[in-house]
Amino acid sequence: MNVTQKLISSHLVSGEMKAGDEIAISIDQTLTQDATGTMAYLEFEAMGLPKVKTKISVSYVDHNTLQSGFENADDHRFLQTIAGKYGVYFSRPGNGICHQVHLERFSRPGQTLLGSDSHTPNAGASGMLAIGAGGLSVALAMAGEPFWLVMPKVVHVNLKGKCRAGVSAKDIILEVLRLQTVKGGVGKVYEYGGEAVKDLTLPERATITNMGAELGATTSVFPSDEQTLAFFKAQAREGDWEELKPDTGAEYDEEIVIELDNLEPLIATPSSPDNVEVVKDLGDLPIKQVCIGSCVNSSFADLTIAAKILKGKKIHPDVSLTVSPGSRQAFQMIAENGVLADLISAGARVLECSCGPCIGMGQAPPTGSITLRTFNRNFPGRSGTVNDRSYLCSPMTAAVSAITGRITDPRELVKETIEIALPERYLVDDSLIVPPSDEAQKVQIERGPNIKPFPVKGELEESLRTKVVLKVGDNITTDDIMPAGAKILPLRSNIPAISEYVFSKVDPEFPGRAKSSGSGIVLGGNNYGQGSSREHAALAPMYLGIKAVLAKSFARIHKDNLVNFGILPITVDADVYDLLEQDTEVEFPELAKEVNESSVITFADIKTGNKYSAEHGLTRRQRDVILAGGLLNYIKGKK
Ligand code: MIC
Ligand code: SF4
Repeated sequence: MNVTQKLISSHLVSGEMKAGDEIAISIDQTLTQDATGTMAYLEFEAMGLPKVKTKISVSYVDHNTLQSGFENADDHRFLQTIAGKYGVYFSRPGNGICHQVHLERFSRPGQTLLGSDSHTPNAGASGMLAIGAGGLSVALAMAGEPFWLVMPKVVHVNLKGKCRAGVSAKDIILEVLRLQTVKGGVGKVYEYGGEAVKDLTLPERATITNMGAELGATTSVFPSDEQTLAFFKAQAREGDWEELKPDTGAEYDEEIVIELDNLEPLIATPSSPDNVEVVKDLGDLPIKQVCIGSCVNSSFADLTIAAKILKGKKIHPDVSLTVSPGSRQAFQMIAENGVLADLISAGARVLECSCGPCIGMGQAPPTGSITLRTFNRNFPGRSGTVNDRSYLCSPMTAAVSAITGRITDPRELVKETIEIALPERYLVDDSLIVPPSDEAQKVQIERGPNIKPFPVKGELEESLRTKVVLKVGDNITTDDIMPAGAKILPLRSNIPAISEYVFSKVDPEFPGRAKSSGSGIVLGGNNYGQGSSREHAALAPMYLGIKAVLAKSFARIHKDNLVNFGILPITVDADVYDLLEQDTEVEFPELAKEVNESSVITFADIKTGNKYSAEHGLTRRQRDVILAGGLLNYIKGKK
């Protein structure tokens, strides 16, 4: 078996390991973050259990740390108290980004992790099966329920050779994105192997598995080997380590080979992580902002590499450079060893260890300018500036460019490989991780006025007369559907309020139109719902009356979220997509019956009388969830 098969087979509770079949796996660990966590814990609370049933569940605060009103601060209190009550570890604001901290302090080779954040595969670097999902799926995992998924194909990414000076792990994952695109990974796990793996440290592996989320993949994973052991030793967690390697001759469904010697510094150009180009081919592009940080490139090693380049130099007068350390551990270590001083001296604006500019929480770039970021996503407007021009690169490219003031091939300054050895011992101080309370019955959950109960849908309608309230193109992201940023993100625990912003950047009239129509369907192109795991991109449209999404294809997590909240995802052919327009009125005469009994849904254009049929492609379980009006109703119905 390969590593993926070993991880799945040791957790399989239902189904067969045949690619494309639905399976269920048991979940050892969960993680949530504050922007998805408030809903996830409200959902868990609604299940009426006294305590989580996982081996470890951790609640992080890292997204909503800008406290420009009471909302985020109230959510932090809610999250801390509800964690204490239900047996969840609470990583306080200031302790770092969930993925970075989880890798450092909680990851376990051989275990499964379900996280309400799409970059949960970051922990795949340690040999975990780490999957991103919607908050409700994570709430169910905390309740001891298995996680249902389609058995993925396993792609062997065979890494050969050695990166040359100026090239790093970020360039490896950018190369995979160039080859596979943002929809190429749907239904796949990317398992890294080959002779070069032994040279990649855990933080480098995490950069690769983290940004594997942008492929649309189920997850990405590395074997657990001597590098993994070295990292666990340095984190004083040697006892948590175990070896996990593929059997000799293990088979894979697909293989891609990457010759690291031939790799050049790469960059994702606006506005998709797979618009990958070679840095040196870009020509002279002046920049106004450089941001170093986000869960993909904010480790101790990443910050140290950037500082080595910036040491003794000053940033270009036109550039604003921000640095957000990924964890308090990394932050404190660079503070103690002088790296932080080098960054400050070069002119960096040092931010707290949180997601920050990656999710538009401050530091929106100036109008019409280029922002160069070590992040994983450059979806349109995500930075907080309309028509932004956001480029994604490695910390080396970012640091060199901050000095020159234009996008620069790092090899202009970096002539020799910068070796950053793993520290012998990281600074271990878990004092900002609050363990679950010993006296759970005494904990009072604190709920601020921004925390509103989540809406629940009724059973699926027998028949439906409705209309297309929005038609959109390919690769619509969850940032398009439910934008984030400093203004909207604080409303994550208030669905009525946040629903006013659904599709607001694509079509500001959408919420009003959907509400006045009473019900509606959204028509999308390929890879509808790529990106984040935010279930708000399903929950808020459901609140506005959206009953179904018709699209040429769906991204994995978003499709699950639609089903979880009772919105029917229907896959349509290109000709159906072309014939339907915004405002087309349609009728589904036998909706509930067809969902229950058939694999095909029929509907008609009311005006022209044209009849259409489409495969819903849902499993028996998903059909029952849709019929019940969502996963919570379904689970309640089963009890
Ligand atoms: C993101 O990177 O888009 C986020 C913000 O971390 C999301 C989660 C969210 O929307 O809360 C993700 O990746 O799942
Ligand atoms: Fe936070 Fe950005 Fe990572 Fe999402 S991608 S978890 S917003 S740092």
